[in-house]
Amino acid sequence: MTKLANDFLWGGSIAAHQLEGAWQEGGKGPAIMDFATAGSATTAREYTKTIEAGRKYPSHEGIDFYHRYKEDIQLFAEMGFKSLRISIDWSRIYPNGDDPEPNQAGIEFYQNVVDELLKYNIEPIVTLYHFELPMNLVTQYDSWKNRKVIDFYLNYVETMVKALKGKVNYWVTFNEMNHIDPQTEASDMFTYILAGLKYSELEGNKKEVLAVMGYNMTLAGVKAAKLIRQIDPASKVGCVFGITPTYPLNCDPVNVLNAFKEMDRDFYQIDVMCNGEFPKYKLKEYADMGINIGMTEEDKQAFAAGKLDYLGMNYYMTDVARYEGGEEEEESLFGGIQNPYLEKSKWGWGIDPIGLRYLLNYTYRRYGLPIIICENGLGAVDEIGPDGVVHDDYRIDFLQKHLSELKKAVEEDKVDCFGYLMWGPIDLVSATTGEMKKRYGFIYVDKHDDGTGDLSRSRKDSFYWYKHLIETNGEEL
Ligand code: BGP
Repeated sequence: MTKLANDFLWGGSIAAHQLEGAWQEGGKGPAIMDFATAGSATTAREYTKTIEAGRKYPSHEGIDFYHRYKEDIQLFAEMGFKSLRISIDWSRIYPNGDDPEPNQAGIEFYQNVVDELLKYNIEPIVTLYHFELPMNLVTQYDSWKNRKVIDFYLNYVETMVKALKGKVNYWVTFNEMNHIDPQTEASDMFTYILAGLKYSELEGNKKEVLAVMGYNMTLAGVKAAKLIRQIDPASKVGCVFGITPTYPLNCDPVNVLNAFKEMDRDFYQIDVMCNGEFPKYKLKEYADMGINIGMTEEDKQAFAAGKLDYLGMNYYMTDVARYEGGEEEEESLFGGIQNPYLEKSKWGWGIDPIGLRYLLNYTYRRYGLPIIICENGLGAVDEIGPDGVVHDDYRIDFLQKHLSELKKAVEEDKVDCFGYLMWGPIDLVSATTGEMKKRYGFIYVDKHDDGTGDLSRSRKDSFYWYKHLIETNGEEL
């Protein structure tokens, strides 16, 4: 029987803007998430234009990984991590995005982080864009609307791939670019975290702007794939997509087709990157919406030349497609409706372990490329017990159930899945809400939304559970 490979990449995934802090140190420039305030259960996150001092802006301090990365990596090593996915903050390398020369201190920081990982034989997987766009590229160039930003991005990619050549085997060009799509009713949040612009404030034909930004990111992704392989032919290039499988409400064929189309929206960029051409159904959709994407012959060649080596998938939940007559139904995060068969997390995310097996099968059968799960986890409120320890059996239960389904996908369904990176192995700032209260980690960080806490790290129960799981290569799942 197929088993999880002996070199299966067990580990975790983090993103610079959610944990580094040190937002004005080491020559870093202001990036879009430095302008996003903290939200709470009752207040939504705001995306401001001015940076004020204070802890209103969670990315300013994060969990201070910038100064504590050695301690944190040591804890990951203690758990036996085989891999850690990090992101590089573009604004540490080119503070304004368009600077003529890179910032050496920024490059050195990431070289040090990667060296520290290699010291423990932890395979670095490096994301080049995880919501960390230098703000200057928004204010001076209109963000991804402008093709010049593609060139700035490629210049930055070239700098980092040369700086880390021979040390990094797995590159990720973008995180979750699929959340920008003109077919969906875009929220300010997704437009902002990906491009530094609010949907409600977009000028002109909003849908067209989204289509152009999604297109330009896709083009940047394929051009980066080619460039990375030119610089370091031994490395592998992937792109990470945040996929929410969409179920139909029932077997009414109208609903089934509707759900299929809804789900497909998350995949058109993967189609480009795996098939080497922009899919006809998407171009037709644009044409029907009166959107001219401006595809050139040169773009077509770039699509053909920038295919991926592997696919990264972030999986948190599934969704149910909206249907005629269901307008009053409670909305889920991605615009669908809530699934009555599933339990929900405190933040309303439907918990669906089988959805992970479904996603792995669906994607592998569609593309046949190796897949790595790059994010999965449970955001929960953790309480410290009287003994000073967080007893997070609910997190263990969530991960155990999801990993059992992953294992079935590999062992029974023969999906080529080569790793599992749990999201937020150390507590960090939530991307969608800006809260610290929404914790994912195996490692507790003493930091709270009111600004209190000494940033000390401690092991939760799940820390020991994951350590044992890695030691035994998931045999007991
Ligand atoms: C993904 C992002 C991550 C992460 C995760 C969990 O979409 O790639 O950056 O934050 O979602 O979301 P949240 O932190 O809002 O709970």
